[in-house]
Amino acid sequence: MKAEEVRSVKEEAIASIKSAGTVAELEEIRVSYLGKKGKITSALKELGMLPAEERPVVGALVNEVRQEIEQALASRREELGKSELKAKFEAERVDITLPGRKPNVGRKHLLTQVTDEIIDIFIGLGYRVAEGPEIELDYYNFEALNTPPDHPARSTTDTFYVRKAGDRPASDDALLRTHTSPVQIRVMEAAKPPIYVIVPGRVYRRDAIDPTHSPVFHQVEGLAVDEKITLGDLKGTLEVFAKAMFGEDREVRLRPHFFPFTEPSAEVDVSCFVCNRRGCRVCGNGWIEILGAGMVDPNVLAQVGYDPETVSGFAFGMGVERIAMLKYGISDMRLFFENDMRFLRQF
Ligand code: 2NL
Repeated sequence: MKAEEVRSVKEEAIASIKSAGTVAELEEIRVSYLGKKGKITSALKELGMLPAEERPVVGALVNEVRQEIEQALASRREELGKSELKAKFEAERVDITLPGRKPNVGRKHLLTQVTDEIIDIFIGLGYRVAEGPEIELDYYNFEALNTPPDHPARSTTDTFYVRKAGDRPASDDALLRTHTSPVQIRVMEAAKPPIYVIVPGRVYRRDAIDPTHSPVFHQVEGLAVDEKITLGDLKGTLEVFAKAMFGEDREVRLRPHFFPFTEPSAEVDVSCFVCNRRGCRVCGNGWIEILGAGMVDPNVLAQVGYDPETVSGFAFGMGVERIAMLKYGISDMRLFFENDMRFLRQF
C-alpha cells in the first residue's frame, strides 16, 4: 500500500469512527481496520511487497496511523459509553415520589376471629385445643353422650345421616356431627384425666335457614375432667370467659335446663353489656343467654372408662355465630355465609 493510500484509509477510518452511533458499531469498525484481516493490519503485512526504499517510510506511517485510529476509537468509545449509559438511565427513570400501589390485604372471617378469641381465653386458663372429624359415627355423636335411641335429635328429620339410617339409630351409622362433643369423647378415650380441652368446629343440623338458624354453623365446646371438679369450678370458669369476652363488669347466672350428657345442666346467661342489667331491646330482662353447660353425666364418664367415683367434670357448648351476633350487634346469621365483602370488611 502506497503512502497516499494509507493516508486515505486513515481519513476514511477517522470519519467512520466519528459517525459511529453505538459501541457495537465502533467494534465493527475496529475489526475492519485493526483486526486480523483489517486494512491496517494487511498494510503492515504487505510492506515487503514495496520497493526497499519505501518500506521504512510507509512502515512508520502505517504504525502512526494505527495509533491514531486506536486513539480515535478509544475517545469515541468513551463518548458513546457515556451517552449510552445516560440513555439507559433515562429509560429506566423511576419517579420515587409517586404514591405506591396499595396491596389488597385480606383478613380473617369474623367467625374465625371470634373462634380464635374464645380459644385464646381458654388457652390462658390452661386448656388445649382438640379437633376431630365432621363426619362422625352415631356412637360418638349420640350413643356415648347418653342420648337415648328415641331422642328427637337422633331422628332423620333433625340430623343429616350420611347413609340411610334404619327405624332405630344404629351406633355405626355415619352422620354429620350435630355438635363437637364427639371430639371430647375421642379425647377422653385416648387419654386419662386431668383433661382440659377446648373444641372448635363446624356442625350440622337439619334446620331451615332463617335469621337465627343455619344447617351449618360453628361451635366451641369445652371439657374439664379432673379430681374434685365442681359446679363452682364451672361457674367460675364461665365468669372468667364472660368477663374476657363481654367486659370486666359482666356477671353470669345459671338457669336449670336439661341435656342428655350433663347432670345437672344449665343454660348460662351473661348480664347485659348494653344496659348493664337494667333491661333493654337487646336483652329484654337484663340477661342474655350465651351458652349451655353442666356437670358431665356419670354415664358419659363410665362410657369412656373413667371412674365417676374418683373423677368428675364439667362441659359447656356455645354457638360461635350467636356470640359474634351479640358482641357485634349483627341481626341476621345469613350475613356470615353470604360472603358479601361489604359486610365482612367491617370487622
Ligand atoms: C349448647 C349446649 C353443651 C356439652 C355441650 C358435653 C360434652 C361432653 C360431655 C358432656 Cl363430651 N357435655 N358438652 C355440655 C352441655 C352443653 O352445649 O347449647 N351448645 C350450643
